[in-house]
Amino acid sequence: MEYTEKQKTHTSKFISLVLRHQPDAAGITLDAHGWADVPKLLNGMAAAGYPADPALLEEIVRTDAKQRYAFNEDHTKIRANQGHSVAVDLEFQPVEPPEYLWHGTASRFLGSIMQEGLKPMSRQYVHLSPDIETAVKVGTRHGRPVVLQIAAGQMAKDGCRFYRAENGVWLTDTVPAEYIRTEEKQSE
Ligand code: HQG
Repeated sequence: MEYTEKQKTHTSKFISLVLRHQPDAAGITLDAHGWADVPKLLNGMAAAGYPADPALLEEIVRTDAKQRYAFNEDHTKIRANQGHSVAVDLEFQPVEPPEYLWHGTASRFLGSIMQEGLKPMSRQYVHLSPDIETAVKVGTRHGRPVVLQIAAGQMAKDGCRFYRAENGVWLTDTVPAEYIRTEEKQSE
């Protein structure tokens, strides 16, 4: 069966809400590592007005542009690769970051960020991008984008830990202002 992009996005947004923020919305729970049972998720989605068959779920996971979700080996469980506000342990191992990482944000947050550093806000970690282009996209979600250069290599030398989610997003607890450089990017 063919699914439209609109149908996939609509369903994916709900899955993202359930797997990252509000498992309750589909009447399910996540285990300690963030995994949801696939049949329970599909039942809960139908009950919540977001019906999806297993093929649609497979298609969303496979084609998601940001690779937001992952199945376990036998596809009986699914979880979000990053972005959680609920406390889950995704079993990340610390990895050596590149010298620089990037953070896209909105210009109106700059004053506060340069005062208090980057904070995870409602999520578990501060999210960093491996390249400027991705960071511009992330920033654009919030308003006029600004890209911050993060001295990740120096942070690591100073004892900060970095993790890389399966989809290439970099994560760290906080970024003190001293490691942040601004470089304004105008949206086209
Ligand atoms: C800002 C998307 C004021 C921070 C993306 C950001 C990403 C501060 C906002 C993922 C601050 C939080 C995460 C401070 C941080 N003062 N503002 N001290 N510290 N902020 O959405 O990084 O499409 O929670 O700059 O691809 O924008 O959802 O984080 O603007 O990987 O899959 O507070 O979400 O993926 O916003 O995005 P968010 P984010 P998805």
